[in-house]
Amino acid sequence: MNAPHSSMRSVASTLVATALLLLVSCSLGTQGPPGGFVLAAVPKGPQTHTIVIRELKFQPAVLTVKVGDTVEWKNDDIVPHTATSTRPKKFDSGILPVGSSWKYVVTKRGTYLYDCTLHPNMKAELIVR
Ligand SMILES: [Cu+2]
Repeated sequence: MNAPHSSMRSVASTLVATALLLLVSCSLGTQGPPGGFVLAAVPKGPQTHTIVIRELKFQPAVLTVKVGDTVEWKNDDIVPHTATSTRPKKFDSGILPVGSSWKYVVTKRGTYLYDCTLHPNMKAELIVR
């Protein structure tokens, strides 16, 4: 009677050991594999976004960025422009001569409508999340 009993116990302890192994490997799995995959999952730091001004247009006309990001307006047109927020008034590049650029570090969330004071029909939007 001793032998079957101990064999039952051994099966049971094998099952427990297997279950523990599964638990351990599952909890390790949630941390993700080491290397590049983990690095890719880490949120990126502040980014720089470029808005090109060309043919009397801001491109892209709508840009979404995050607080701390830098937005650069680059005048690739054949006439001067500005990037001037109108609603709310928050930033103003001043006159951007042809070929020049202006950088602005975004500090506050919101939706900023801006235009060019020299060409008020040039309208665009900066969304800060
Ligand atoms: Cu303009």
